Amino acid sequence: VLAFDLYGTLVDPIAIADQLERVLDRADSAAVARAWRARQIDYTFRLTIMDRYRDFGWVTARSLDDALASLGLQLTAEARADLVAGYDQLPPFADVAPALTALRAAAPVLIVLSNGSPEMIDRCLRNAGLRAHFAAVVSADDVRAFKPAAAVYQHAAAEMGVETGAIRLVSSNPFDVIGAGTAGMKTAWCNRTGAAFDTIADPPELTVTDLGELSRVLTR
Ligand code: 2OP
Repeated sequence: VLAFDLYGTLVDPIAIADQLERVLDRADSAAVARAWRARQIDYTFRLTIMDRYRDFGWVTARSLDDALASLGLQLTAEARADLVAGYDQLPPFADVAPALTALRAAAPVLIVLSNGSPEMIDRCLRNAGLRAHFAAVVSADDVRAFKPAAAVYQHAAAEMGVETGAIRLVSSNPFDVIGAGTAGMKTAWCNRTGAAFDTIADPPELTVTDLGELSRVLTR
């Protein structure tokens, strides 16, 4: 089974900068998009550690508020709602669709494993034209804990009726790659930006620059 992370791996959360550009009167909307993403992930860690789960839609809205406040920016309630809805329209990376077709030759079962709520994941995949590639979608919402909690990866294995070691988790997010490996999954890090890996663990067993390379490596 190949399990794909969604945000940052299949679709680009930083592309929300285009929408931010239209509602914010400042040039570095990409910086706002990055601050928003960083706080969104920070919130998922903290809510999980405190056992105070709220779904990813709630986290995405509240982390936007935090990012804007920290940058001294204001938005109307309507513009805020439009931006949160924009998270359902994130564009897929160009390498994704062709690679998913090729990867079916390497792994008969492709799934999505994401922090997103089931509804968010479904909307995002359908708007990106990717839903049909996947046999199943597994949401962290089912276990009311976010990645890298082991329960998320164990839940995916249970849902698919396999051991965690029978799944390879593909993610651009080092915390996700390390979390999946810690839970016993095989992993692949999709490092599109050439960033350094996380120093909290050993380098990933497989690193690729995009999903096209992953399909070539795995089919070989
Ligand atoms: C996801 O779970 C980590 O946000 C990323 O899709």
